[in-house]
Amino acid sequence: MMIVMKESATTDQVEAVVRQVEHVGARAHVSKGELHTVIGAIGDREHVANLELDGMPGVDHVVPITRPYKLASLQFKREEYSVFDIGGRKVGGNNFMMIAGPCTIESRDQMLTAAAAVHEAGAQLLRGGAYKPRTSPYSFQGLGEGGLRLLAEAREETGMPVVTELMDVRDLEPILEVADVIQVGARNMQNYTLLTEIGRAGRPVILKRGLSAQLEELLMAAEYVLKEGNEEVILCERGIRTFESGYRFTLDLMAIPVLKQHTHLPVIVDPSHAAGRRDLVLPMSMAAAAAGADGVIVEVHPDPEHAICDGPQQLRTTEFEHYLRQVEAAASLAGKEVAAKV
Ligand SMILES: [Mn+2]
Repeated sequence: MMIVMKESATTDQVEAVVRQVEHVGARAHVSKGELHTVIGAIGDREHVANLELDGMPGVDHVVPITRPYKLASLQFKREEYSVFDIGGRKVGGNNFMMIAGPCTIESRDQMLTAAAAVHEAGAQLLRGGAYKPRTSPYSFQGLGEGGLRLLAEAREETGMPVVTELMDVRDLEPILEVADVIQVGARNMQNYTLLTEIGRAGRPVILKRGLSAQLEELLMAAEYVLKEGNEEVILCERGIRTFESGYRFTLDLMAIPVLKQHTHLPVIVDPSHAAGRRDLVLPMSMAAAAAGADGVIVEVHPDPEHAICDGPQQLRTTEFEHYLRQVEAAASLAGKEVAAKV
């Protein structure tokens, strides 16, 4: 539940409520607004039911949060959407974030060429995988730390903040040296120990929806990161598995408006992995943008025919600018803007 303090509440009164929350075994999450301090009491239902707050000095009113996720809920932020800053680029609110770059970091030339092209066209964040979750253990598994060094070089050259995937908690340290945003892949969405460690690391996160995860499960996964005090979680719809076999996954665009009814966290879409095919990436990106997504994360490669991984779905660097302009036009239908080039 959420305890809204009076405007006149003193620090001592806030602390007394926090002690009462902790006394019953729940956690207190204090957020100071402009007028009111709000205390989130997070814990099992039984804990919170034992809270006796009636008549405590300084308490204005108590709002029950009915969903199993608390910190991720829109109620918790009093119906306001979160906006965060990633290296000077904003995500959430009326900002549309374009995240682009190759699937996998393959070589210096490939990474720097892709980075320069997406930067020139106006993307805000650069993506590139150094650790790759592959369906086959015999497929290329990524360049690892060598890849991270190339990503750091690309950031240096373009000034773009970078996004890269963390698969294993043992790689957290090298990733923290480079990544401005940590990506959690669909297959790790419910890796709760990984999510907890990322929560503690305090770096912005893109959390991808599992291929068979319900929206509530996605929000519960986000809650693992949030409960460690890391508030910068971006949710990512990337296609779910259905009976349809005409394309790789079914991009669940309905997730965008529905998530927006329940959570304050930004919601972006990955059209590349959902489609598995280049020709579907533009129409699905435009649909996502028009449906109110806060951004897209898209794969772009200078020579997709020779890409080590996900070649058929990667946009060509030469077509990226046209792509971005079209998606930007769709985003403006939903009242969002792609920030001017930095
Ligand atoms: Mn990929």
